[in-house]
Amino acid sequence: MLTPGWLLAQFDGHRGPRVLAGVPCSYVSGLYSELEGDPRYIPATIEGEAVAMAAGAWLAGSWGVALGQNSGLGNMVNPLTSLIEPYRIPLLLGISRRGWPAGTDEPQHRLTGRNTPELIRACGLEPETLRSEPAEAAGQLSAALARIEARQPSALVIEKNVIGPGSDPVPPCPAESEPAVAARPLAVRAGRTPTRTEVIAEVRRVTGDRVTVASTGYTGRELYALDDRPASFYMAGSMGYAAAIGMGIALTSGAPVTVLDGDAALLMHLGILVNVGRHVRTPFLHVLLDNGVHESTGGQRAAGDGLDFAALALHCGYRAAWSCHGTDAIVQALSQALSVADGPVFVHCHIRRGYPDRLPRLAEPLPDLAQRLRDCLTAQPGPASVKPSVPVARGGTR
Ligand SMILES: Cc1ncc(C[n+]2csc(CCOP(=O)(O)OP(=O)(O)O)c2C)c(N)n1
Repeated sequence: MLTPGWLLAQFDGHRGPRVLAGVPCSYVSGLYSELEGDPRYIPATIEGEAVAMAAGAWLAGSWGVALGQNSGLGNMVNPLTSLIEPYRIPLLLGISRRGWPAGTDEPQHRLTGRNTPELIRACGLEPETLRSEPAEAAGQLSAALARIEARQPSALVIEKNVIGPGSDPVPPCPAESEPAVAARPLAVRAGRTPTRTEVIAEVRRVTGDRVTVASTGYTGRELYALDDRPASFYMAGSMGYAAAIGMGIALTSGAPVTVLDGDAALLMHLGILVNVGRHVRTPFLHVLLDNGVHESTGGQRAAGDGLDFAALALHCGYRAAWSCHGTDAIVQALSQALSVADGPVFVHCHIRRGYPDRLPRLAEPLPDLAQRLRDCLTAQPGPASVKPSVPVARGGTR
């Protein structure tokens, strides 16, 4: 049997991951207790979020581990198939296997338990069962690391009693939730309602060389059409995970990050607001382009029309948030938002429907777009690289 401390020690050192994120499972509760004391650990709100954060960690020059019970595999399918595989982003997946051996567990785990390897395979990863002998497990982990360095993902399936209980209860990392700058969102109304293009152009104008993660659909395509550059990441899929990718980048690099989100996309995985609010302590501008609809699929009504997203963000620990109606209000809010350097800020922009004619699709292969962002974030200091504006707060070693 492996001990949690031994297992995590295998991830120490400069080749170790900068982000470990996941949702717990009772089969490996000792591992999760041990992780509570690890500054790299983020308790994900949903397993797919852990995958997206791990992707962000790789884009910023390190790599990440996404952990979950096999019942959470369904929650990982979307980012595994529409982010990890098409952009060729490596990560280590650790999946504990409830419902296995067959007939030993509760009925809700029966189907997933039986089909866990096939489900992982269907997502484009080759599963391997973690051995309980430390020497064998160490070999598997170093093989996984070699694959990650060769830009291939790895998946380890963890059966019951392979990882033992932790030694002593580990004190959790202290919660990082200082009071927000403002107790209420700042509501500003000035000017006419802008289009998505106008807001994106203004954000790009004021954010300079910042890394920018743009959400699925027209948002990414408009940014690409307007201002293609290595420091931008256009999401072709993984709807709702823009801020999780941005968070993985922020935690790994310390570089200032801008996220351009859609209202329906953010609603799909609202939980990320909690993790960004609690864990990001570097400049992080989260811009919501809210047209009240799923415009990219034809303008169907989105579920959160009228919702006060800025209040939600503040409640989740963002340093400040603005709710903007009108171009002038957005310009004003952005300039104030960019003066906050020690954590995330949220700018909720109400926009008009509409998109440019003949909007191009991404012409470069997706793996190349991912690689050029990583190159940009890991380049030696120079004019083309994106420099951290504050020291990286999170260590890679324990
Ligand atoms: C998981 C998932 N469900 C549905 C889609 C199809 N889809 C692509 S973009 C989009 C709408 C996004 O709406 P919003 O975030 O509000 O941005 P908008 O299109 O309005 O700019 C949808 C439903 C998808 N890509 N992924």
